[in-house]
Amino acid sequence: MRRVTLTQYLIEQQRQHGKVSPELRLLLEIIARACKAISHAVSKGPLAGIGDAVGTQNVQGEAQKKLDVIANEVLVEANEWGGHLAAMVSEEMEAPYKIPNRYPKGGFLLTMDPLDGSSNLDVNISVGTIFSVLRCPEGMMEPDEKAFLQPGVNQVAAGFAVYGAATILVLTVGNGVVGFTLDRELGYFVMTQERIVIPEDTQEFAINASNARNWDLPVKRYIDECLAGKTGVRGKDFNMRWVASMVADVYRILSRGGIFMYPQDSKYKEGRLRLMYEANPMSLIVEQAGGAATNGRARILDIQPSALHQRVGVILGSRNEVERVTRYHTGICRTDVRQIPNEAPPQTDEAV
Ligand code: AFP
Repeated sequence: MRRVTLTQYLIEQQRQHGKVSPELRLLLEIIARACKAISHAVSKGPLAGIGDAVGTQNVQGEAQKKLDVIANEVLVEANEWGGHLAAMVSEEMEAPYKIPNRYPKGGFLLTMDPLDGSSNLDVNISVGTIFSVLRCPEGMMEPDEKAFLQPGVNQVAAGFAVYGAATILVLTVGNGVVGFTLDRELGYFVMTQERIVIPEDTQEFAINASNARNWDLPVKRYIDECLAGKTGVRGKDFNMRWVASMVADVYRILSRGGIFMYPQDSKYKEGRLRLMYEANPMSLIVEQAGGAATNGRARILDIQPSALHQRVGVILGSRNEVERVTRYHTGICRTDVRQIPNEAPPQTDEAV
């Protein structure tokens, strides 16, 4: 069987579809190489103290782990010299990282979450790297925060690596979604999923149920209906999964369908996840795989960002389920349903 490597895939995308310029290919190959190095570091586990806290906090106020810092350094060092980037933004850095003057600058902007799910490191659960590629606005030599504040529809590529039992790289360059598995002996990524498609329907949902008391009514209604199973309005039983590593939860949804929700609620009023380097890349991937992604009211990819580290509510996955939850929000048609706590949510599809 012919083994298609990441490099071959990218070259073929350029030849057949004009999708991947040499500059973008260099960028994506460098990210993949950095992911290999991070995967190697993750696999050392407690031997290298990767889950140890380093005593600092990132811009979100979250405790940084040793590997958060290492993964960020690996990605910055790998990407700063190649001449393909104009600047980078990372969950671990407050301001955009400018390419040092000793290196040439390129036409792309990179946003990344170097190590998503890192609070899972000390319990040996999958973590990952998420990234998104934007074009630098024309003529901008020293890109600042504003250069990055583009809606997710502008992304030219997005992907994530999940460091699990196998290291898997999921990628879209706007022509469907492909999955590659790291062949550790040979040292390169080999295509193992040629065209990932998310089933439109699902019987599996993912949400952190410990936040239930904070949920808005449409979310509560949707989950209650799932929990009611066969005897409720949905007429079928649902299963629940929550890894608390978005990379692992989204990879599962890409593999067998499902809906992932980290919605806005009375505690996380803006949402919990980050728009620029978590929600946007994952939304592009999910849409390219035939799924949908909203914040409950609007398509995530259409949101105009106002800050680099902005948070957003996220509901993504199997199209029919995401549309249902979004309909529950927009059908109620209030901007803040928490102000109407005594109003029972509609009970049937017909009511919305
Ligand atoms: P960390 O990177 O701080 O571990 O956060 C992971 C994450 O951003 C995302 O990957 C998970 O889906 C979500 O947070 C889990 O949040 P809860 O711990 O609130 O369930």
